[in-house]
Amino acid sequence: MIDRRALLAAPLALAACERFAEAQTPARAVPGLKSITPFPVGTCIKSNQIDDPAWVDLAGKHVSQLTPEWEMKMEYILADGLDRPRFDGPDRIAAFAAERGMRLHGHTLIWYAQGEEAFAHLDRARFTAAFDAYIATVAGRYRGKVVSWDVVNEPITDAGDGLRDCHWSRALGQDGYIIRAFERARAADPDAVLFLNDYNLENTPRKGATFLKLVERLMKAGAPIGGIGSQAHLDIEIPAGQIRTFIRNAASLGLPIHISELDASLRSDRRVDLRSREQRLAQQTGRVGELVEAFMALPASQRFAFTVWGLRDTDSWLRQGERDDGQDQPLPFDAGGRPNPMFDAMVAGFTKRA
Ligand code: 9MR
Repeated sequence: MIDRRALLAAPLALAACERFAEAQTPARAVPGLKSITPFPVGTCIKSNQIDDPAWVDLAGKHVSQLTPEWEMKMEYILADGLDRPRFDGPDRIAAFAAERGMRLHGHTLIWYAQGEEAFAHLDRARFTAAFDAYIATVAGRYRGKVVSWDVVNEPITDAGDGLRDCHWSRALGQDGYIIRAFERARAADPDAVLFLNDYNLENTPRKGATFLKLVERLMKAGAPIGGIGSQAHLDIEIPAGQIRTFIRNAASLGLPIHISELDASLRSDRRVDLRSREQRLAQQTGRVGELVEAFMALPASQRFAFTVWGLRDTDSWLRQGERDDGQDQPLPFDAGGRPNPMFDAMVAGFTKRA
């Protein structure tokens, strides 16, 4: 007699087996990204990832540059207040980078989103002194350890119609706080390449244009800006060609370019979206391929580095807490460190002959 319970359990057992088999599938042999590019390939890092051997192996194989994901930010360094800066996390990351022979990119000194509380009680003179002291202390501590800094992060409004109004700009002026930050960073670390960094520069052409106008103003004002950081949190819906146009316009200013935080979410804000996952993956790999090819087309002296904002999908900020839909695939590797279609698109772009 057929055991009904066994019959019902069979499909479940099969599904579990498939999941198990998938989890056990070894990663297919792929080249290390850093070994196929003539410029550094980077990822972001949180110090606890140093304790994850799978992450350390993957990073060791593919990247030659690291950006602290949050421990070099004011929110971390000033968590205990202005007078008690905290450096355990970023020091650990800096030591790891040095040990592994990887370059370290500092992120970030001045950001509209941070420091408001720590600086709130200060009158104008003290505010300015604390601003200068913060940059001197942090950029000074990592002098010779970082190769570069995101000196000012995300200065342009989301609409792209101008500069953000924030606690820094209210105290020191709209271009004023930015110029001052670059000058103080240069004084603290004469050798670091100093970047202005922002997002949606490819996604929102108006924002890209406003950002580049700011870069031009900074250069004219004699601010020691040394590079353009384009985060590249890509919107996979943007028309083909838009990414290439932004990268070309940016390159016309002559500065090195850092693709500083690449990820490409498959998620859509459309309320009804009937496209298959395959269709979305095709859009994603198309846009990532365009970005890689546009970067490859730059003169060698303008290719500073190409950084992804995490290696495995599950490392991504897009897969944390409430944001996590359990399915998004915004990064080159899956949870088990196996290459995603995005990885193949990167390799194809990096190895394509001009
Ligand atoms: O990925 C970062 C996340 O872990 C942090 O909680 C968050 C706030 O510090 O910042 C995220 O990284 C951002 C980066 O610093 C600047 N550009 C946008 C990134 C994604 O939000």
